[in-house]
Amino acid sequence: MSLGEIRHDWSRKNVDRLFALPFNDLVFQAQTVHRANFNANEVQVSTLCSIKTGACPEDCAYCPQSVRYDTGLEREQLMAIDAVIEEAKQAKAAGATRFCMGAAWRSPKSRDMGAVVGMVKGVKELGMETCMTLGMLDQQQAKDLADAGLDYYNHNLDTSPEYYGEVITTRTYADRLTTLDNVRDAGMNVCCGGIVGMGEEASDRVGLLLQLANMVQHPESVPINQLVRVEGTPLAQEEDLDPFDFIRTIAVARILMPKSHVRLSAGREVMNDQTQALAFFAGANSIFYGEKLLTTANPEESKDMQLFARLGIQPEKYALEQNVEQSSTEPNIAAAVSPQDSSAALFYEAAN
Ligand code: SAM
Ligand code: DTB
Ligand code: SF4
Repeated sequence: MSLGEIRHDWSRKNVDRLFALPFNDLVFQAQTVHRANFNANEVQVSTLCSIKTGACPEDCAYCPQSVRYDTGLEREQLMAIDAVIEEAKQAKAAGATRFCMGAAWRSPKSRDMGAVVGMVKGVKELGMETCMTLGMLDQQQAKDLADAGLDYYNHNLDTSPEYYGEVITTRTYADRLTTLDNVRDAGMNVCCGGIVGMGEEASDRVGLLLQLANMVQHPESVPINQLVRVEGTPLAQEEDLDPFDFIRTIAVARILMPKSHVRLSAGREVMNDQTQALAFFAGANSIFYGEKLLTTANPEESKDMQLFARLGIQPEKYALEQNVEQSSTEPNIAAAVSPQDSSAALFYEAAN
């Protein structure tokens, strides 16, 4: 097999072999593929907004928003369109280029479609890329969102087909694949990944990545989440994941899907800077930025700015061509990591 080739016929043996490589060899290969396809010092920056929080009827064992688990989360109604647009403005001013709106739904109800379409239109008018994650979509709902201008739809496979039943019983793996087909057929970009650290075997991480990498078209965004253990959920007491196994998962995703953005997604709050830096080195080139994910904590914005500055990482400009117009005000995160006015300047000066 030649490194960096775009393939959709990966065998389990191929992927097993990648995971079995010595760590340095694997990460070196991943970085090589990464550099052939991306600027290795740029990271895409997305901000999440929970447009409808809690009281979800599904039973996803990791999720603080399921109505079945007592996690102390207060349920909230669907946000008003104006309030969502206001949050998007703030995210844009802070430097995010993509605004991801998430709802704790099994699937959207017809009565909610008007509001979510309004949110997509309003956020797009700000010049941001839009993403939504609302649960399962039928063909018509996917078409309605695509017509509204939605750029990305997030729907994760979460884990391997084999382990899936241990985590979720209220919707099947096949249901998820159908939604992903509907999203593709409607012409939207696909954001699809999973979660590690849910007590799965290493072979389940292989199984998840095989599913993603053998899709007819690779997802444009591949979020790799580390389980956020939330008190009250069935997975709250899961054991710590070895950080090197997390990095290996990122590296293998990078090698299998060379042109996709691989997102270092949930779980950064408990990762040290070194682990995050290693994830970027292994080919992760997207993050969620902002102090909250949907309902749980994410690193403070200033901490992320410092990390970018210390690593010489720049936030990526808009990934999609239709959004190339630049805003008149320079986003904060870009300003904060430029060598002129950040701690990086001291580093560059010291190095010269
Ligand atoms: N309700 C919709 C659905 O599940 O299709 C959309 C929102 S849901 C919160 C989006 C994704 O967030 C899930 O598929 C899962 O991968 C991720 N997620 C949820 N809770 C998580 C947790 N505690 N740790 C890591 N990832 C989580
Ligand atoms: C994804 O893969 N991760 C994000 C986003 N897609 C929607 C969600 C992470 C949620 C973590 C738990 C919470 O904050 O509720
Ligand atoms: Fe509901 Fe989504 Fe949470 Fe599952 S992951 S319980 S579908 S909000």
